[in-house]
Amino acid sequence: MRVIPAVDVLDHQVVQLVGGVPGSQQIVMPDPVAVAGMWIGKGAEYLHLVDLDGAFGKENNFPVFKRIIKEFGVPVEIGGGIRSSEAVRELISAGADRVIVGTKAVRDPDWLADLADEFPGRMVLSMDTKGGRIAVKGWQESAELTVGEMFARIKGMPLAAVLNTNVDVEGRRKGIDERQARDFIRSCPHKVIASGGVTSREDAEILSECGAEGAGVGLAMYTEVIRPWEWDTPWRARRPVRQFSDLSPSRSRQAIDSS
Ligand code: AMZ
Repeated sequence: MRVIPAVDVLDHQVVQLVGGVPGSQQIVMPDPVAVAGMWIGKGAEYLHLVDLDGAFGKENNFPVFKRIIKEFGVPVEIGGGIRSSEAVRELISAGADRVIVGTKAVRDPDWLADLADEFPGRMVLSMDTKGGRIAVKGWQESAELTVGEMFARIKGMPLAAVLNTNVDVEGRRKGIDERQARDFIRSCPHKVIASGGVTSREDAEILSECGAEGAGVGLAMYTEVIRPWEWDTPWRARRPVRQFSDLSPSRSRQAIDSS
């Protein structure tokens, strides 16, 4: 399973927020192109670019994302505030490998269906969850549709993947919620990119074992708590071979207790 570094851009700078809350910046780095280059320099083969200005409904950061695509030629997926077909087309023509849509797609699944038909295998639906509900509009609001209803709606669409950020554990460097991740991946009719709370190699290995196709990493990597570039398989997490004793409930118990 691929581990994907996230470059989140707010006010033209790279930031890492806690639970996506503006003002909670843990990291601020002034130059998104330099940060993208830093991860590529460490061997990252894919980048997850998030336009937080766009997600919060402000002016978009497309020019900087286009510079990253041009400068490095590494495949990227881009999301945040992409709420029109023109914006999707603009990013695909600029060379984005995949485009991530959340708010508009959850509110208007027919729009997503049309885009998925236009760009098969290139659209990622973002179904970020907070307290078990789909979070939209920069994670400030909940969608009306439930997770199960959305899964039923997207079954059969030619999507590249579904992104699930668990907002409850995102940016906290306390690890993933294994039970939530496992349930989501098991019921999702598409490949899943899981993110939120990935803090250790073990977290990434568990997500791999749950069947995730990718794991997004943010704050723990910026603070070098997790260093995927130093692994024997850089930026790749293997499925661990679990011993019977590993099935002792400590980890899942933690997840249950904290939910
Ligand atoms: O940090 C946040 N508050 C945040 C964030 N990182 N809000 C949204 N997003 C990301 C989602 C997804 O990649 O994980 O923005 C994208 C969805 O944006 P939209 O505008 O389509 O809902």
